Amino acid sequence: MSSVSETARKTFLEAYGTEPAGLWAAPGRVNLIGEHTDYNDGFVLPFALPQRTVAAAGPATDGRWSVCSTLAPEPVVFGVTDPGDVTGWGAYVAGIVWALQDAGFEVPPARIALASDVPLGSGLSSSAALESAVLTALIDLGGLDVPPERRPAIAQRAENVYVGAPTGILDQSASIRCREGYALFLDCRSYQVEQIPFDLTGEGLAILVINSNAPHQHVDGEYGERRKSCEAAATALGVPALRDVSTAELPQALERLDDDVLRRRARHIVTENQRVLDTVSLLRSGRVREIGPLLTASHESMRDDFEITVDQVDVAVQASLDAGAYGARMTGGGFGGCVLALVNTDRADATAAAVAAAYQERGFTAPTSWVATAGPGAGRI
Ligand code: GAF
Repeated sequence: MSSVSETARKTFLEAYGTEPAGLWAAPGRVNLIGEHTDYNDGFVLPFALPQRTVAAAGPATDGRWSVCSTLAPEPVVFGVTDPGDVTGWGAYVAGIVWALQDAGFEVPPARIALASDVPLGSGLSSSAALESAVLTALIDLGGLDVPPERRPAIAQRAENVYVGAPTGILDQSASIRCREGYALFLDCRSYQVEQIPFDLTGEGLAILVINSNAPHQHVDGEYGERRKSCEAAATALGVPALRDVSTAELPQALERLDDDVLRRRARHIVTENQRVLDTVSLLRSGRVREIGPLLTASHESMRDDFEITVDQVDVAVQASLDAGAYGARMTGGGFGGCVLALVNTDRADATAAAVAAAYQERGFTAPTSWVATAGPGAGRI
């Protein structure tokens, strides 16, 4: 048993005085490319991290739900719930119970204990990992018939309506629908997926993840403001979503927008969708190295047009490129968080060291780097 699973089991035993009925795990994610495209009905290409959140869970006889974690050992307890009843971190769990009930399912009262090795607040989807682990546990405990393709939208609704964060469907889809050794090509309008083989070891390549350790927080005005700008641009252009503008139509569309900020936000989304499609085409034909320039172009677009990067991530991208990476970009919602760099496997350590040196020179908090492989999606352990 992995140490996270064992920790979750022990936390359950200590809190509730009995063994859990089972253990369910859901991963964090790295988004290879396709940032802020999800709530524009566009395309994303995440893969699941081996790091995951484990929910040790068992039935409760008092008709209520109790949840604790290694970070908060005193259980949060709630009964039938509506948005606003439970606040703080417990809202992510209460939100899942509420969203499942709201979708018409009879959710079994349960006791849950959580443990995780997904870095918190680093743009690697720790919230979605928590939601997805709890969702998967409750579905299994209750024997609920919720097909995998419906699950991400239920978890997203918990986050949007119960927690109050206006996020898209990328993170929950990645945590629930990714497969080991594959990246998940997701159409965020139709929810159709294609599993794209993504095992780089045979190519002598690696994805180096660099946590900038700059504070990351998107449940705030900046994320919501980007979303509103995209919706305003789509409305001004008379399309349901920016997904409906092609790169060929982009120059004309930009002329029709009279606000420079809206122009730049729209340009990021339209070009980013195309970069996802181009990346998928290259990966399908095994031309992995060639995705490098697309990754870097994605970063430049996030930095200059979408304006969601910070100095620490820009420096990590530049230092990685200077150290010979094929491409590098920030991953996740932005305003801090992590950078990924596509590197030759034997250059991973040197690249990490180059970024650390660049940080030291600027007086930034030291970064944390590791090579990420594509792990499995949510499921029972
Ligand atoms: C965050 C959100 F939760 C996702 O829905 C997505 O918009 C991402 O930022 C940016 O691509 O992780």
